[in-house]
Amino acid sequence: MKTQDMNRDWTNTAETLSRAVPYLQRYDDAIVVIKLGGHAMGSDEAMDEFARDVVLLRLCGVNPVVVHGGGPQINALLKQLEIKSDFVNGKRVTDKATVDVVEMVLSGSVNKSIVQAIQRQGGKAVGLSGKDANLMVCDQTDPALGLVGTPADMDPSLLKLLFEKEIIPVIAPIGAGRNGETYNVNGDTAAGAYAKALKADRLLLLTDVAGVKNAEGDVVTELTAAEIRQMTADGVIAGGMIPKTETALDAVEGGVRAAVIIDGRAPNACLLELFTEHGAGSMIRR
Ligand code: X2W
Repeated sequence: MKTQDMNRDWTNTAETLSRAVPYLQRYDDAIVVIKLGGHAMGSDEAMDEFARDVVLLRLCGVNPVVVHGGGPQINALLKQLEIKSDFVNGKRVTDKATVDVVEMVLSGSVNKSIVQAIQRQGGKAVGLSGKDANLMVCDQTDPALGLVGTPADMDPSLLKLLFEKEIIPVIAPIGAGRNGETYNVNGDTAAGAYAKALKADRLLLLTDVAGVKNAEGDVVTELTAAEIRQMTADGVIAGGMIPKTETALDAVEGGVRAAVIIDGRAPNACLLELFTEHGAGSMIRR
C-alpha cells in the first residue's frame, strides 16, 4: 500500500511549471543558440545538468543549438604533447600542429561527449563542426595568429532541417577555409556567427562569472548597445568580459533579438533565463 506523500518539493515543481506557461508560449519554435565554454564542462554532474536543460528546452518546443568551446581541454592535450601555446588578445596563436590538436579535441572528444550527455538525458543530438555542410566558411583573422579564422560565409540550412526533425545540433568552433584550410575559431565568436545566421531569438553566453558588472560591482540585468560601449570606454567592462560583450553587441546588431551573458555555474542557468520572470545574468539588446 502507498499513502500520499505531501512533499513540498512536488507542489513547488507544479507551481513553477504553471508559472512558466507564458514563457513556454513566448519561446515556442524560438531558436536559442547556447555557447557552452570549456570551463563549464568541469564535472560530469555539471554536464548532465546542462544536457537535461537542453533536452527540456527541446521538449518545450524551443530549437536549441549548442556551440561549444574547449580551451582547457585543448591546453591539456597540447601540454601532454609538449606543444607550446600562446594567446594574443584572447585568441590562440595556431600553427599547423596546433590546429590538428584543436580539431581533434573540439570535433572529437569534446563534441562527442556533449552529444552523449544530451542523449543520456533522452534527447537526440548530432555533432558537427563548421566544416559540415558549409556551415561556417572562414577567412584568416590575421596572419600573425596563423590558422585562426573569422566566420565569413554561414550556411545554416542543415540546422533548419535538424530543427524540423527535433534533433539538437552540437557544433564545434572549427571553420573551413576556402582552400581546404582548417581554422580554429574562438567559441564565443562562432556562437555569435551561428546566432546571426539563424536570426536567433536568443544567444546565451554561459560563462564562469555572474554577468556584466557596473562601476559599483553590481550585476546589470539589462543593457543597451550604447551602454555597453560607454562602459567599455570608461574601463568598467574590461579583460575577459570584452570578447563576450563584443560578441553580444555584434549579434544584436546583426539581427539576434537579445544576447544574454549568464553564469553557467548557476543551477539550471538556461531555464532560469528563458522560463522565469527573474531571468539571469545580463541581457543586451540593441
Ligand atoms: C579557441 C577555441 C576553443 C574555445 C582555443 O583554441 O582555445 C581560439 O582561441 P572556450 O572554452 O570557449 O574558451 N580558439 C582561436 O574558444 O574554448
